[in-house]
Amino acid sequence: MIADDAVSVPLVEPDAEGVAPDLRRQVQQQRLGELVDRLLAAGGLQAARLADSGVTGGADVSLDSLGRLPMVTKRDLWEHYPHGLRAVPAEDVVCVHGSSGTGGRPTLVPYTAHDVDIWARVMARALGGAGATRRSIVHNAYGYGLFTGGLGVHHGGIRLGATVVPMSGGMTERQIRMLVDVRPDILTCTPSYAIFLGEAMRAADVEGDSLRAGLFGAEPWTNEMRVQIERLLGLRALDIYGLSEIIGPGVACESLDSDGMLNVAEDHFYVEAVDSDGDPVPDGTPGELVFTTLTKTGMPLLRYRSGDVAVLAGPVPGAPRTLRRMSKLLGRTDDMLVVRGVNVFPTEIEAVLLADERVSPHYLVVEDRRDAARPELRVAVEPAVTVDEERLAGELDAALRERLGITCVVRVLARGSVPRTEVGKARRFARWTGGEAPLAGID
Ligand code: DLL
Repeated sequence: MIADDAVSVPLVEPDAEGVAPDLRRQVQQQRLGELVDRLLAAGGLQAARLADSGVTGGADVSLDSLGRLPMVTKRDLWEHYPHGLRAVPAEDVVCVHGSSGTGGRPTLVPYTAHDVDIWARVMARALGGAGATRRSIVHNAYGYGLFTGGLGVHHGGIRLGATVVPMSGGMTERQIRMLVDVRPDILTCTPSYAIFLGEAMRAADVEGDSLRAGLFGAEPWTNEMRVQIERLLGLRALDIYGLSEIIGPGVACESLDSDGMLNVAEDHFYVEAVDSDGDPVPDGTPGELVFTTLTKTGMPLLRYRSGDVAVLAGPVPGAPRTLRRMSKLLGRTDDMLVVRGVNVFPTEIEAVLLADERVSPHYLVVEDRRDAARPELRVAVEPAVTVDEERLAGELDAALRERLGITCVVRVLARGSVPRTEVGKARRFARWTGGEAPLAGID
């Protein structure tokens, strides 16, 4: 495992990742003007909204006044599904990706060859930041398909010149076999699958001692989960963030030297953080991330409201990477629970649970709204070791009350009770409005 936090890793694209911030801002400004011209020329929703705001060309828009322009929301994408926000002729599209998304409504994103090239570049940077080189072997266990995880890492690994092992998700036995036989140094998958894989390797008495770093994302995870993954797999666990609407993974990624935050590829994806009224929040204050795809052509988005909440910050002082950084995601605007007047993000619950070494990373948070007047948070955990279950439940309840300011109903269930996710994103949160309990033993 790479343990030294003071490590510095070479930049894959020094001209982009390492330039002085004021030079980068000039590039962003120029790209913003070009983007606005592209959107106006394409017509449709974004062009109409720009025209309504009095914008007649790229020259009318500056980064300083960007906050005055209208935002695009997920609802806009749904209402124009499947191809309504495409900004190029159909023959220029080389692939589509997307996600099933919240509420099961799909989002479909068209990519031009130029977009795939940008994606490959930002993903190559992300892998490079984790210490990957041309000599690296990348075991890629993100799902291949419409989901952007598998192919995003794939494009980036190839661009970097590394060897990609395109495992996709699931078939854990075969994954373990490849980890042992091919000896990759980089692992890419969801954090929950990293745990699953690590536990399966431990159960099979196999050590993946070639692994040095992993890029884990696509679902929320905390620093407490990071400790568990690093312990299980003996690697440095880094966070990678992205969303299909913007490009997929690679919008932002931690590097070995980014001090626990994620470098935003802001030369391609300009980021703002705003409050619930859409007003900017200062660095260090949690806000909803709003992205502008400065260079994309297939489905460029001006000021896309991501629903993801994080804190923004400048680069690490004196570090070679001069990109702005974002924190790990704190949550989503739509998954914030308001229970008896208290705002809670599920990640805060995870942080409390996994800070306790007796608790395994398999848990489920249930928002119990069967009685609308008396909503309750129920938390199912599994012990990682043999424990006094009643005592553990009591102590977790006290720790959750201390951190969140509300009482939760904690249930310690037998190992294996909480469903595992081998393919796709983990489901660690459920809403219970009536009928059968989402998990046996949670009531
Ligand atoms: O999840 C892209 C991705 C693939 C990112 C692989 C990282 C690794 P979507 O399926 O469109 O795209 O889902 C996007 O997932 O808006 C976040 O809410 C959530 N998400 C993505 N990365 C993280 C992360 C991919 N590192 C949505 N931490 C986003 C927490 C994440 N949530």
